[in-house]
Amino acid sequence: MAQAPVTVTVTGAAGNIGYSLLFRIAEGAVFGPDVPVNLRLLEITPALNAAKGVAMELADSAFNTLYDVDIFDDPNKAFEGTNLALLVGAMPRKKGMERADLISANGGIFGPQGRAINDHAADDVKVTVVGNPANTNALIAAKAAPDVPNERFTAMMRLDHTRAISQLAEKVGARNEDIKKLVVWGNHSADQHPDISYTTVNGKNAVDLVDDAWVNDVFRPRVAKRGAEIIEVRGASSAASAASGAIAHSRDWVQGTPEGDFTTVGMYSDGSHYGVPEGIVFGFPAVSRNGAWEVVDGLEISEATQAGIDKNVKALQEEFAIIQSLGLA
Ligand code: NAX
Repeated sequence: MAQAPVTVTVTGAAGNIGYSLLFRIAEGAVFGPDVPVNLRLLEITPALNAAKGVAMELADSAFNTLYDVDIFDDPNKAFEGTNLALLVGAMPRKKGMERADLISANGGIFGPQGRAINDHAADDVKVTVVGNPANTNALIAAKAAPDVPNERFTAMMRLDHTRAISQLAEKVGARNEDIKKLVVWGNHSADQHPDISYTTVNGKNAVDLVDDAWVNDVFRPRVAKRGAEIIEVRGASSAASAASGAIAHSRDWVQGTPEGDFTTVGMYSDGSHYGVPEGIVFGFPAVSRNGAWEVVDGLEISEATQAGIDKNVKALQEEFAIIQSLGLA
C-alpha cells in the first residue's frame, strides 16, 4: 500500500452509529482500498472502556487498510493531525429540555471540539457533524474554529436524502440508482423540505409520475419523520443507515460526486444561494469537485419550495439567535 495514511477522528465512537461507521471507514469505504487509515476515537471518560472494546474488534477484523487505532477522552489529543472528522457524539434531548437547553448542552461539546480542530487538525481537515441538532452543532463548531474555512464544516443531510430517494423509488417502481437530482432543503429536523421538483427517474420528470397529494401528504412528512418511525418500529434510533449516510457523504466529499447528479449537504451559507442568509448551516443541493462541496445554483424555485426554504431559514435563524445569546457565535 503505497499511499500515506489519512487520519480520521470519530467522536461518540462507542455509540450505536460509531459501531457501524468505524468498521466501514477501516475497510476503505471513504478513501478507497489503497489508502491506509489511522483511526482516533473520542469518547467521554465513562465510555472509554466500551471504546476499547470496539478497538479490539477492529483489530480482530485485521483490515488491510487499518494501520492504527487510538482512543482519547481529550479533544485536543483526538484531533491531532485529523484529515477527516466525524462528530457523532452529542447530548441527546432529555425529558423537559427546551430547544435552548439542548443547544446549550451541545455547545459545551461542539464548541471545545471546534476549538480543538482549529488548533490541532491537519490544514485540509473536513468536518461532518452527525450528532443532533446537526446543523446548529456544525455551526457552533465552525464558529469555534476561526482559522478553518467555514465551508469545511458540514452537517450530514445524506440520510434524509437517501430516505427520500428510497421512498420515491418504491412509489414509482424504480431502482434507487435510476433517481437523480433530489434535494432536501434546510434543516435535519422535522421542518426539512424534501423536494422532487428537479428529480428525474430514468430521465423522466418525477413530478409527472406522482401526484401532488402524494408528495405533500405522504412523501414529504414520511421522509421528514422517518427517524421517529424507525424508533417506533425498531425500538432504537437509526444507526446503520446513519452510518451509511456518513460514509456516502464523506466518500463523495473526498472522491467527488458522479456527473449528472447532485446530493444534499448541510453547508455553511455564505448568503449567495437561493436567498438563504449568511451564517446558518443549511441543506442545499451540492456537488463535490476536487475535494470541495459546491452549491448547485440555478434551480427554479416554486412557491412550495420557497415556503419550505423560508420555514427552515426561520427555524435555523432562531437556533442561531440562541447560540449568539449563549456567546457561542
Ligand atoms: P449513542 O447514544 O448510541 O452514542 C453516542 C455516543 O456519543 C455515546 O457513546 C456517548 O458516550 C458519546 N458522547 C457523548 N458526548 C460526547 C463527547 N463530548 N465527546 C465524545 N463522545 C461523546 O447515539 P447514536 O445512536 O450513535 O447517535 C449519535 C447522534 O447521531 C445523536 O445525536 C443522534 O441524534 C444523531 N443522529 C443523526 C442523524 C442524522 O441524520 N444527522 C440520524 C441518526 C441519529 O439520530
